[in-house]
Amino acid sequence: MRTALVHHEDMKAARLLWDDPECEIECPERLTTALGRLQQRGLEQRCLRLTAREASETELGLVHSPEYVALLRGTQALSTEELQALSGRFDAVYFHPSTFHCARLAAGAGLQLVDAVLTGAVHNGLALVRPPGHHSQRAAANGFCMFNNVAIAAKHAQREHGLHRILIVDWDIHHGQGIQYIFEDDPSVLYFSWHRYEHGRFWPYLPESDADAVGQGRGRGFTVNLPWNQVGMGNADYVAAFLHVLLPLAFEFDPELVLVSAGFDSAIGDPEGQMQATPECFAHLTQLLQVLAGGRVCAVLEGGYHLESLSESVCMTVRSLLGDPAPPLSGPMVPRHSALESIQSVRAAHAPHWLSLQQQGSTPVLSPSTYSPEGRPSPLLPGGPELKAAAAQATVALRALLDQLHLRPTPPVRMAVALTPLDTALVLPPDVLHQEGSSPKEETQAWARLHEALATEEAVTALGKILYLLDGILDGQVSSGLTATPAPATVAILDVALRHSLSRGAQRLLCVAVGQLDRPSDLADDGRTLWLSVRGKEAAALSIFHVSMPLPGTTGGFLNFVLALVLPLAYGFQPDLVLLALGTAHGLRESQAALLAALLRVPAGGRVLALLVEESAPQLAGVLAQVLHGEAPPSLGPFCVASPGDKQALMHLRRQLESQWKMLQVAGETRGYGLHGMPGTLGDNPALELRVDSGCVLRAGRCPEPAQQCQADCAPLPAPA
Ligand code: X5A
Ligand code: ZN
Repeated sequence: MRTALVHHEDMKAARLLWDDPECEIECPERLTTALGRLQQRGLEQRCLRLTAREASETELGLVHSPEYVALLRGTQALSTEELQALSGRFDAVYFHPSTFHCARLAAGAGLQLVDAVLTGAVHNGLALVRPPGHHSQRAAANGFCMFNNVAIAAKHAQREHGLHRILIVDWDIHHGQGIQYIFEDDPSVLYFSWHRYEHGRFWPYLPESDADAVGQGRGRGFTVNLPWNQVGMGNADYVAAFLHVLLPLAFEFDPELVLVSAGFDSAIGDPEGQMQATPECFAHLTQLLQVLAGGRVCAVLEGGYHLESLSESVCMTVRSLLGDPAPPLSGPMVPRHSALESIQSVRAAHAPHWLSLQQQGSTPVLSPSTYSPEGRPSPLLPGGPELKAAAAQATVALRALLDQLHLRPTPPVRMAVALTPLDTALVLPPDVLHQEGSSPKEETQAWARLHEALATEEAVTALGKILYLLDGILDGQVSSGLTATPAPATVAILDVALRHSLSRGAQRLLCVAVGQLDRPSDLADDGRTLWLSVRGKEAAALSIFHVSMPLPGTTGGFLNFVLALVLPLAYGFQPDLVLLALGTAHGLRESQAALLAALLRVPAGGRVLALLVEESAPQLAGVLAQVLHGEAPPSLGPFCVASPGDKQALMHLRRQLESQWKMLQVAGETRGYGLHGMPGTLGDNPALELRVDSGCVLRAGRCPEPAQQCQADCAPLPAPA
């Protein structure tokens, strides 16, 4: 089995014994509901169930002082009054006679998970625990946290498994200041946290939660804080933070293990976070992390206080760990201005420490701290009657949203290959379908008549297989596919594949064509296809739906290209299907092709059809089949900074495209020029007039309004200045 689920019944025992509105949300039902939902969805049954053990006092000592451990040991024998008095010595903490036992199980669960992953028993896993851990410090309980579960797990992975580089991703909506303090001078642990901050007005009200806290001494650059200064952050903001901050640094850091402080108070409906990310977003975040560290991802529950939202988000995380495709993200993929400001400030703060952030031509300016301590809210402000009413309303909306989630079922076949000459050499996961079928002869031949290149028997056979596979995907029977094409017929086959998909009602097709593959000259530039060519010497946006870029020469350049161009375009476009075509002389190394396919799978909701020219090495086919099946891609090798030319090419495209494709943006201010500033391009581009889904697609990809009526960002572009 590939995914461990670590748990212990006893962790439900701790509960609040007195009145405390701040602490009552950390309740046993959090675990009961989440576990129940995992069972109901059939996800728990697919995991390796492990019963949590207690961490030993030596293990707790990896992070905590002996005196603090003794203090917590002592709480087992205290009366309720004594427990309450002791709780008052800490910020947002309650003790229960079972707390010590529960907290040792929570820490032990993390250790067990790390051991299961690092011994190779499983690929990844989730520890469902309480109390949470990330606020807890060497000698202090804080914010419902007793022992720092994730920090202990990291120290253990270093001590017992000899790891040198561990990435901790803290997607809980609170700043895990406990983790930050423990590793702030340690360059072997890269700690990333985003958190509700509101310029210092949100708990725990710390100046060191701001973006300019980057670590100390040798650990400078290894603490990454992304403060959210407004509530309401959603899917686009979270994905943008991953693409433009976390992932570039994570690839450069090249972790051996990823630990996730997986709090779900960052999800919609949560009373603490007040954010808007929907549960599927966590499927995406998880998948984006699974391309790191050979897929060794250990998630440990932190916060999450809206039982429904928490449970759905936990299910989404586990689905991704199990390798299932992520449901497509809902809502317009347009990051908020305030999110972009935060992203920009953390990129600026870290530019001195990371090569991947040193952008050509834009010298980062260190933004002044935005901390404003005078703004501590009066205790009367939150939780008032208006907020309660708003919360009730949100819950109804949330229910509707969550119901919708299950409309598109997961295809029964995750991956199919139709390869003819290549597939004999492949060793594939057992549930990969070797597709034998072909489309009906008459239909295949009708399509084949469109192109001279399809006149040969060989080409028609390949086309028949590809159309059959494509239908499997479009019908929802198969999630992703891999197929081979005879080199002389590849361009024609790709053209037919596009036309066939469109004729079958596909609304948006993303085609990533690497190597000598021309875009079909009569393909309508009508917004139903987004064509990205990776070839040649020049970077050019011929329209907002036709982009061309040379293949970057270094690992850093390639990562920039994927994270800062391909994925933002893919997330903005929200394709029904991605065609990834590797033509003659594509020039991609196996690891690069694998990473590209693995990452494209995420925004595409798993619907990727990869086409390879037949002359490709069987190893390339093998590794593509693996990643499209949900395995982790191999490492790209040592990080090597992007060449100035590659940086410039990317910058050039970004400037042209970012006013249309907002996921490309990394800063709050607009740069003042886009495609419309270039003579003869967008001004007379028919794409401007375009509607898809009877809505405007120009900016958000999915604005529901007709283009003329759209009042928001999607309104037609201003005339060239
Ligand atoms: C783990 C976690 C939150 C504490 C909030 C106190 N703690 N107001 O989410
Ligand atoms: Zn939290």
